[in-house]
Amino acid sequence: MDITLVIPTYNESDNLPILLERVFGAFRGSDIEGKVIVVDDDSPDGTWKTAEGLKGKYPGLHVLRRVNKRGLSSAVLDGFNISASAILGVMDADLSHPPEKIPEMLAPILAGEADMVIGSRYVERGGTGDWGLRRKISSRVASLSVIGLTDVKDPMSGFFFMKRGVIENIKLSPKGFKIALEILVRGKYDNVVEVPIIFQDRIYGETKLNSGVILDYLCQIMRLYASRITGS
Ligand SMILES: Nc1nc2c(ncn2[C@@H]2O[C@H](COP(=O)(O)OP(=O)(O)OP(=O)(O)O)[C@@H](O)[C@H]2O)c(=O)[nH]1
Ligand SMILES: [Mg+2]
Repeated sequence: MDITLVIPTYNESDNLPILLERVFGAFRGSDIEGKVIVVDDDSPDGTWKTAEGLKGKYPGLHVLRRVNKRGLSSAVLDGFNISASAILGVMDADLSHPPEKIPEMLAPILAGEADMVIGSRYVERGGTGDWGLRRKISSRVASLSVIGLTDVKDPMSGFFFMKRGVIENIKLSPKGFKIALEILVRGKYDNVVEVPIIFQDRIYGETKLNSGVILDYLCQIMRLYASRITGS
């Protein structure tokens, strides 16, 4: 089965080589012929250049460098648009998501048991690193803010796979950070499975989660609630 994993990047030069080694290692270890598309928004640290330099090592690696464009969700959607694969996935570049879980996540889709699989921190055996109280509370508040939109325990996860059909002919907003949530609310699916993951805090590089992102998030959930009410 044809699989493409989209990795959005902004200033992830230190993380990307380590991540790609682990991702392609996971593919190889399970005989998965996966492709990776790194979608980089012309990072000042030259992440796109680092990625280009690794194409010889990993023939399944493709790089989309976007100039004068920013945004996590829109980067992911552009990655989906240049892929023809039947199965699409997304993960962060900052080593927060364990690539070794990829085969376990793909299994229910390949077995026809799930349309979408989420790498989940909030199911049994899932978890986060040693988060401080403030971060724990804000993550829980974010989860509470989507009650009524989805029953998935970790809809904010940036690590997931799905059949292309889930998003075919569906209009998804390119704004914001939480593309899985957007897909869970607007996509077409019958079964979603959550596979436990332990989320690791980033070691290299800086977070892009700033106040603008939080505002975007609030706008996104308001749009999604409105669409639920109006059915649009
Ligand atoms: N292409 C692109 N990628 C982005 C953009 N903003 C963030 N990313 C990437 O999206 C992923 C998630 O961003 P993070 O900054 O790790 O956000 P987070 O995981 O919510 O927060 P921390 O892990 O605490 O840093 C990472 O791979 C980033 O490099 C963007 O504007 N464009
Ligand atoms: Mg992160």
